[in-house]
Amino acid sequence: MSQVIEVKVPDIGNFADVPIIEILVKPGDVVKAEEPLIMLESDKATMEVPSPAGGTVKEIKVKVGDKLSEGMLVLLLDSADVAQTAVSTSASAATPAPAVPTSPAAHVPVAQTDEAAFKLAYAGPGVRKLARELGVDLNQVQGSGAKGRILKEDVESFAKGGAVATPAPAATTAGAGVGLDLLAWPKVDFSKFGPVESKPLSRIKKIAGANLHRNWVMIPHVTNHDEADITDLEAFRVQLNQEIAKSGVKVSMLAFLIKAAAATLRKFPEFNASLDGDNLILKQYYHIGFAADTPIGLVVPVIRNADQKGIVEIAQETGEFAKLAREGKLKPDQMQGGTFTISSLGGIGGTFFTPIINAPEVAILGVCKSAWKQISPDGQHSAWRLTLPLSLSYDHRVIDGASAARFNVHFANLLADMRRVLI
Ligand code: CAO
Repeated sequence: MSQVIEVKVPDIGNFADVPIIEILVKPGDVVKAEEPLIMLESDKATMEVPSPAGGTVKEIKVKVGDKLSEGMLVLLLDSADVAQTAVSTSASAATPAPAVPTSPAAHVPVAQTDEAAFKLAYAGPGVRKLARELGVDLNQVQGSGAKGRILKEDVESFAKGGAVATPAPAATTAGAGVGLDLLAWPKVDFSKFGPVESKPLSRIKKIAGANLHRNWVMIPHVTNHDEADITDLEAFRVQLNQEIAKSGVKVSMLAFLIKAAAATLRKFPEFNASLDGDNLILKQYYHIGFAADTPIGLVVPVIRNADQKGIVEIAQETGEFAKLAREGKLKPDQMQGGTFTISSLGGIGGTFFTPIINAPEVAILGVCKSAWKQISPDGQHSAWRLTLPLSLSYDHRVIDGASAARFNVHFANLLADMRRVLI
């Protein structure tokens, strides 16, 4: 007796939303069990979805270009040989087999399959199914196909006691951020709850986003918060701007921050460094990047040799770079070679935040809006002081918490009395 089976996308490893590049069958076609029905292609692999049973294709539920994930309906199959296959006749015909191998054919030590790694193995659905049936741990199988893809023959040979794969190098696993067996990203039809608009991310946002994501995941961040007394510095800034009013240059707090950062980095060389394997590359130049908010996203122009420049020169350069950034006209070399970054939100607001390190740098200073606060140095007398919130994020692999606290204290002391930059 024939029965209609819903053929769904089986276990395709750690892939989701994989586009269909080819549909290999049409309604009325007679297929055998394991015959490929559709081809999926991600940026990393091409995969076939095999038929779970023999039968006649009744109705195809997908089209080329559709993006599929595990469990999604592909087609309806009128199957006569349901009984002869291991396939369930329920809607979950193609759901993955249980994680624990059950097949008596297994004579390789596979009782403990690493499920996360199994999902990441470079193998198509048919091979995965076979591996589960034979109780083969795909992590242990060396793929003989293109780019190391695991083929059915590899699984069969392994099940008969064949080759054991060399484990992937740890660096690759860590580098790619794989091994995290996370839930799939939630898919919500937001339009069910109200009107929505879909807007593609800008090119800069996409590039910056990928960098921020890598940095956030790969660098153990810690952020040290402090406050600087900038009462005198602000008075000096206002006075300086009056003095140079005719020059057309406006000195904002950012120029002082860049100057003070270069001086602080000179005293704390490990903050002006990059990790290279087990080595720390200590740079003997002080190129300070500053985050600039532009209509198309965040960019980081770099002020070179900030230690050798005066405040007005730095202010002039930051002004020019900020303008170029907003116009989208910064050249690549104006954004390269930075050794430390300052992210100033002072013109906008906020108290503290946790900036993400701009790899391969090892620290970044976030600055928020200054505020008047009543400060008492001795618990008896108090005064109103203009204070600037500082948030220093650092790579804890390179920098200890005590060093970060010292860096912030020193930096705050320089802002409290900029004459100390000369020392
Ligand atoms: N506290 C109080 N006021 C501040 C301040 C601070 N810390 N820093 C700047 N201001 C004031 C300025 O004095 C200026 O005031 P006036 O208009 O009265 O003169 C006003 O805020 C605007 O300053 P600005 O932001 O235009 O100038 P800037 O030199 O301070 O900053 C730039 C330039 C390019 C850094 C800034 O425009 C910018 O893009 N900031 C956003 C950076 C960002 O997005 N960071 C987040 C990245 S994620 O880590």
